[in-house]
Amino acid sequence: MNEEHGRGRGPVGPGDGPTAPAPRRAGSAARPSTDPRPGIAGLLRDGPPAGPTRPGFWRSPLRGPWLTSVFGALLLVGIPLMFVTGLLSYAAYNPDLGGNDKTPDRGWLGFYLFSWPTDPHWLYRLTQGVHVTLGIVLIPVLLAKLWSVVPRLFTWPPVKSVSHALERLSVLLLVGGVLFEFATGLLNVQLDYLFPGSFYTLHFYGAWVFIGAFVVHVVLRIPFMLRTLRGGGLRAEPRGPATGPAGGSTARQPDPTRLTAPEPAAPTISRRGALGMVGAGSLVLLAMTAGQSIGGSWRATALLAPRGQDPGPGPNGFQVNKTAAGVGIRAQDVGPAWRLVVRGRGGRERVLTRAQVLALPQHGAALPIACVEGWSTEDQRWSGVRLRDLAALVGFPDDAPDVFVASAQRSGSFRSTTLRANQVRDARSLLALKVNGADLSPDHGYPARVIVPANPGVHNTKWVTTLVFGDPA
Ligand SMILES: Nc1nc2c(c(=O)[nH]1)N[C@H]1C(S)=C(S)[C@@H](COP(=O)(O)O)O[C@H]1N2
Ligand SMILES: [Mo]
Repeated sequence: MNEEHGRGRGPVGPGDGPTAPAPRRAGSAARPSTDPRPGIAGLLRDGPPAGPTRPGFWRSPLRGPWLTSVFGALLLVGIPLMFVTGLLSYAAYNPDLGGNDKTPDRGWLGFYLFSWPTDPHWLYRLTQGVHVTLGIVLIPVLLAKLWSVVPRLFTWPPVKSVSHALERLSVLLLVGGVLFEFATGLLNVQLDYLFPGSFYTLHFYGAWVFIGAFVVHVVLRIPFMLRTLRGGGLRAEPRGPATGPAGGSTARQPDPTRLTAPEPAAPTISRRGALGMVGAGSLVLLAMTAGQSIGGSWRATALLAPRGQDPGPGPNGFQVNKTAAGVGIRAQDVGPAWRLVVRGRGGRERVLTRAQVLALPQHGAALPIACVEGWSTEDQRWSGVRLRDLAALVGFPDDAPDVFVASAQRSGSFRSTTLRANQVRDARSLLALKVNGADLSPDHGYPARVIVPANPGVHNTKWVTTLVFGDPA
């Protein structure tokens, strides 16, 4: 904390609000009466009532065009990256959004969907790791940006005209949208599928609403932001409130942006200090989260990530998402009575015991598990039967189609999936029986699970019982 004026008697912080009156500067004008006459007409006639719509209410000397522009610039880089990685996540996940059918080229809002590639095999680890980690790291920046513009969110009168109402609505979509996206994303990552079935839809449609408001906002504000950041203030401004009796270099001049407090309180921290605090907050979040995606020895530092715990030793010692017991897998479903049912062209069907599956040609692939929630594992050495070989068994010798995969799990999310032809045809795509040289553990999907390069974890179905290649006959 940087109290350069040595006046540190107010509370540490921005000193907002009527309950925290900071020492008044000598010579500042007396505050107008705060005793509004009753009634709406009286309120409108007398100007803003006491409270957040009154210009003098917000008193932090840190607020001003420079601070807002710096946070804005950071978000201008971060938010589009969030949006793009989020859209990619949807292309990879290919969820069944309303209006979309499951083909990659249909449906409004699904217009951009494409067949998610299988190369590089760590692709989803990267895109989703960036999406989730960046979202967490941006939280301090986002809160600081909202804090810096909060006086602008309160206007008096609340609505002046139709165009003003539209502007207010776009701000509502912008602020509401960004809070909604960050809150739903964070809750989903931290609280383990808080919104079963609906999170993806909410988060996806919310993103489009928000990004619309964001684009409008950027177009309107970017000239101002660039002017502020270029205007030589870059060096001078960070000392802002500490550089003179006016409480900031912009305080004396009328500020057309109305970001600067007209009656600033005494500073308790410099702008540079405030930036440093936000930056430090982001760095701490980065250090405590990124390990769940980067792996290696970083995993130990991912203390904030719910999937950051030690997964235990041994060949199956890597992160488990849902345990067999957790999703109600019964011993008899995955014991000696387990069968793999493979269906294909013209009603062809094969039913195989685990010994028979093991007798088919076995292949290996080193692939990670990369969850939509951001955590991922290092490459694990899987072995099992190629999906395309299983397709060949049931009438698709060299033209493997999509496959529908079902598991022994009887209820809940993620118990079945559909893989696309390009995924089935990849020679590394397996129905895996072993990992790192040992049988799959019950929690990693024994007797058999799907593993496909670059695939979101959610499509790597565990406890597989049925594969249906092509359209069901
Ligand atoms: N049947 C079934 N398969 C499943 C799941 C599930 O809940 N049920 N979870 C999926 C998800 S979301 C992930 S991230 C991976 C995790 O695999 P792991 O637990 O072996 O690490 O399994 C996938 N396969
Ligand atoms: Mo997942």
